[in-house]
Amino acid sequence: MTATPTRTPAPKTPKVNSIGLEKNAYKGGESTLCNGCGHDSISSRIINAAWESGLDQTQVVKFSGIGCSSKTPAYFLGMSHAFNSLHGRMPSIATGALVANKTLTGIGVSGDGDTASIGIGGFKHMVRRNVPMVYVVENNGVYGLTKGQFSATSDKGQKLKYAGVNNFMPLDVCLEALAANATFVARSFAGDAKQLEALLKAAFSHKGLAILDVISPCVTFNNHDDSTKSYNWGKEHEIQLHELNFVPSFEQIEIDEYDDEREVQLHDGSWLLLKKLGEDYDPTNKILAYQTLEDARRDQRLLTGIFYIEPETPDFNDLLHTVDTPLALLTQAETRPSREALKHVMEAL
Ligand SMILES: Cc1ncc(C[n+]2csc(CCOP(=O)(O)OP(=O)(O)O)c2C)c(N)n1
Ligand code: SF4
Ligand SMILES: [Mg+2]
Repeated sequence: MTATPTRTPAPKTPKVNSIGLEKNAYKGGESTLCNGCGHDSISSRIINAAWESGLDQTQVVKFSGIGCSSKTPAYFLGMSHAFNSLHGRMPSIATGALVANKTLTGIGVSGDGDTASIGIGGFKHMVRRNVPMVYVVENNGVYGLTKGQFSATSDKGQKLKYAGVNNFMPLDVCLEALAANATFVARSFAGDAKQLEALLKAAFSHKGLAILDVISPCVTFNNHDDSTKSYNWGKEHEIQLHELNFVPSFEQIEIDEYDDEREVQLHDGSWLLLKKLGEDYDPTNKILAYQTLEDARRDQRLLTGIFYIEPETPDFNDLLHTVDTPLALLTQAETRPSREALKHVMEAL
């Protein structure tokens, strides 16, 4: 009897990105969040977007405040720098760090409590300064970590088991960002992987602060069907402003003149392509952005996409005229004024 020859399968070539890394290299530690938490989906989207963009993790710094959302930087980009700060104080820490070393890519992750409640002051100032960073608000309309109190984005009239009834109007993170002169304002839903990844990639290419308000259901404290931050509400009420595609600067862009497509070139040469879905939406028109956000709020629609983008505004480091060498790398001698310079200053006083 002859033995049947067995065929050894050819070894699989691992799929690598433009800097030769497998996707696994972009993961972080094991998540300790509740099963099904929207925040975990957002971490997966960040891993995908960073891997596909060929982001050099060693040049990334992650920031967060306090909350379930603020724990998540531990679960992605395990080779990056990170600073888990105080509740609502992430913008101040991030602003300092990104001025001290302007060559780093900043990713901030915060919650609706961390940003819109305790942190709203720092948030507004970070926006008006256009600090170059991707800022993700993982918005579940509740303080998840401290067991389900109302936050500043909770729906008016909402009832929660332990918190009672919320009598206050919610803040809209995107409207707050627009009013503070944001240069990139978008909203997405943790359950919409394709759109969120395109937005994250575009945000990495934006020169300045990119605000992404992502509705991210808290399955433990705020996932009731009547909550505008629940999975069911999101799935039933999400309306995309446009279909989004991101084309990195190293890829050839093909635009069909007759297509219902609007394109915005980002500062690093990449493109954001916005395909018309219903109305033709111009994301460079700020008044239209206000109107659209206000209408969506009034009609209780979960409108997602990019509301406003202005790629040319100088970022915080440009406005400060910081020198080319990152401040953190300057020697003491380089930061000390010469006797002549000091004399000049003293004379001017
Ligand atoms: C100064 C201060 N006040 C209050 C707290 C308690 N606290 C911790 S997390 C949190 C709210 C977190 O909510 P959110 O930012 O929405 O994050 P989530 O847990 O929902 O992701 C609060 C009030 C704190 N840590 N520090
Ligand atoms: S309490 Fe809510 S926000 Fe926190 S991990 Fe659980 S599901 Fe997520
Ligand atoms: Mg929250």
